[in-house]
Amino acid sequence: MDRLFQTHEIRKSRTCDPLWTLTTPDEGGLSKPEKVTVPGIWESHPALRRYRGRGIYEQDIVCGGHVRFFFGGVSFRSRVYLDDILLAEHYGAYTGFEALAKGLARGRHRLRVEADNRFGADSSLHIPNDYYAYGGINRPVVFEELGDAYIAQCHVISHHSEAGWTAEAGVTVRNLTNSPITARLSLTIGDAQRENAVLLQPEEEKMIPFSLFCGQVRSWSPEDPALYPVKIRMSIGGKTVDDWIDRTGFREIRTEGKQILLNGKPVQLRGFNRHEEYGSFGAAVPLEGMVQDIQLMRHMGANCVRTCHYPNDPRFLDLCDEMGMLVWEESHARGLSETQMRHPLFMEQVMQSTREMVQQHMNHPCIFIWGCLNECADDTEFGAECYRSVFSLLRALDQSRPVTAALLERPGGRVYGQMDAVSVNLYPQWYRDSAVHEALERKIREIDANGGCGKPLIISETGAGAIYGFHDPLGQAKWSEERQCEILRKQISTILNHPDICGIFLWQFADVRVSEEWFMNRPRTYNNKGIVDEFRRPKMAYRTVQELFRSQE
Ligand code: ADA
Repeated sequence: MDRLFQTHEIRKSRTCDPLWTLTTPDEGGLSKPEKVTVPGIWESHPALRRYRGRGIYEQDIVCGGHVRFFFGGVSFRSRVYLDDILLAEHYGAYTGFEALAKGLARGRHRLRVEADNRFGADSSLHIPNDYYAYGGINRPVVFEELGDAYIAQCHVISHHSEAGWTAEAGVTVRNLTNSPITARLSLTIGDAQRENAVLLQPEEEKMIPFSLFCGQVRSWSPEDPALYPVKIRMSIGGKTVDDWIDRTGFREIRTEGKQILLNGKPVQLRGFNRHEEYGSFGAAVPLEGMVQDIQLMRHMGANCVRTCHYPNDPRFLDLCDEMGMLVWEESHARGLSETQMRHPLFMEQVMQSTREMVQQHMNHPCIFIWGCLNECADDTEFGAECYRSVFSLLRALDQSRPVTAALLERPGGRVYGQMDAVSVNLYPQWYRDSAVHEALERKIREIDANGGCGKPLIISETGAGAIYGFHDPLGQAKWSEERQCEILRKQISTILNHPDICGIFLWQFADVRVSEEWFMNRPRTYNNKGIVDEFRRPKMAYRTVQELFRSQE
């Protein structure tokens, strides 16, 4: 399943079988096709640990009529064929996309997905970087049989007033025929219900607004993550032809002065940066691993997680909704210079990742802020204009959440005034020997003098490295677990006790694999700043973080 709950009772929706045939035609690939699992990345196969090339996944499926496929994530270029006919192409491993085949004869059809993780001139975001660009179908694939019209999307945002909660919804429906269709829509959220009629012209897609007064429902919060079902039914000529099931949580996020308010109360953010990677499963994190990660972060006293540096699996967001973990979700981009931002496809690819992230994830109450463009060139006019464009898109798609971006420590930032909360990555005592409070005060002065004064301030990254199992109690050499504890203690205690700072995200939750090209300053070709290693084995710092985070609860 691609979600943690049934998304349809009427629509015939199935998850593709887990075993597919994989062929890897490029140098370093398999000598013959083999059975592999989906979701999965091919680097899990012992012969494909460093394979960078194309992977062709094939599976026969039995279906007919209008068939919709939804791919949660294919890494990182993909082409989808049905019976050798190209249905869809997509760039980017971290957002889903659909492929539609209309008027299929009922029977067995050959589904073929070509994934390609070769770096190249057509890729501005998936580049050699401080995380690994895996290859494969890293998230679930579903296929559905549709009627003449179907419900394509539903967005729900909640607002609070003296009288209680109101849900504003937008239901998007699509006519798959070349004749007009009159349909009736019924939307239920909790106990509230509304109906609306819609006339769809041939091939038309239309968004129908709904406003439902839901009254004194339980609000969503980390302490009480109350969720309510969102159910839509569509009927044509009195016959129910389609449905859509999602969930929502009633909560409001806003900034006030230097604070972030959740349902009117200031929240202190204590969290982790978490890449989507788990041991040898890579980017195809199993659900059990997602649950364990949240349990470990909560056990250390965290209340939030940042999806560095790309949108996450909806099942992980579902878990955060259910377990009350606040999420900073960001679109895909990490550490790009102005030259890299001037790549001819950069803005198109960043805007696509941003649009797909918001359109696919905005119903998750756990997401409290949207981020983008981690440590890109905010210090040049060209780069600042890129930031302003992405902020504008985020605000156009969703007015209910603040926007931010995690910026570099170096001075010269030009976009502090364009964010709702200012975020900065600082590594005092690791990359530089500066004292934590000095690095902090220096950056705060620069932010205040350049448009960020009076805004909430988040330390979006801070941390230090340690190789799991390397100890140096006397010398406390860098990369020892002892030194990581010492540095984190200084960073966390200074940051969390600073009156001007409303949150901290440690870099990082778990060790992650990085590109081969980064091996020089990444022992094991891993980013070793995890509090746990890639197999979730706790380092000594686990107890240090737990002591300091829990002291703030
Ligand atoms: C940066 C970057 C992270 C990671 C980190 C580090 O802040 O945003 O992706 O590379 O540094 O480990 O140095």
